[in-house]
Amino acid sequence: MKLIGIVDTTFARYDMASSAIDELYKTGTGFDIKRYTVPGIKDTPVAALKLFSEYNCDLVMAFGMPGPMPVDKMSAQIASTGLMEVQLKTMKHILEVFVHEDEAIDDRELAWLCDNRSREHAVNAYYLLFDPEKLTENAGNGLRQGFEDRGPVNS
Ligand code: RDL
Ligand code: RDL
Repeated sequence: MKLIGIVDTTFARYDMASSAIDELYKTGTGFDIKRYTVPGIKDTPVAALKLFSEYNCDLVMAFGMPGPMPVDKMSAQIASTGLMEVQLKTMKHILEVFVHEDEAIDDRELAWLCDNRSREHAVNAYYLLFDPEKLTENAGNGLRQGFEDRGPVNS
């Protein structure tokens, strides 16, 4: 049995973790879930590290919503760097599922984007843990999580 860690925030304006958990259970079996909610994205790296070191998670998904202001973009960069450090230190994957609040044109699209990106990365998480060849099959296909796939280019 594998353990998937889920880190999310109260700052985000959409419950992305619930979308991902729903999608994980639709995708397969063989895992349990440990969820850890923190106030904001800068709190996610240590939460992920604790999920690896104290709970022995095999992979972590980190959900967050950077706001539209320069200070928020800086927070996102800091959080992202922290999540990278945890991955390199633990040699385990963290899927960073951030939806920037200004990626969407309105609240309705923002909710759709959060749900869709979370679900598509949940499937990526499942494949990374249980079926990595599925990802290789899609190498070079211009896949995107959330908005439409870009597709491959032909020579
Ligand atoms: O450690 C407490 C906070 O500093 C931490 O929760 C931050 O991540 C909160 N935060 C900011 O301070 C900020 O300027 C967040 C954002 N912007 C943001 O855009 N998104 C967040 N948190 O999730
Ligand atoms: O950990 C899950 C994702 O965060 C990770 O796969 C990112 O590399 C995905 N990604 C972005 O989130 C992004 O904003 C990518 C790009 N841009 C990009 O330009 N090229 C990528 N990934 O390969």
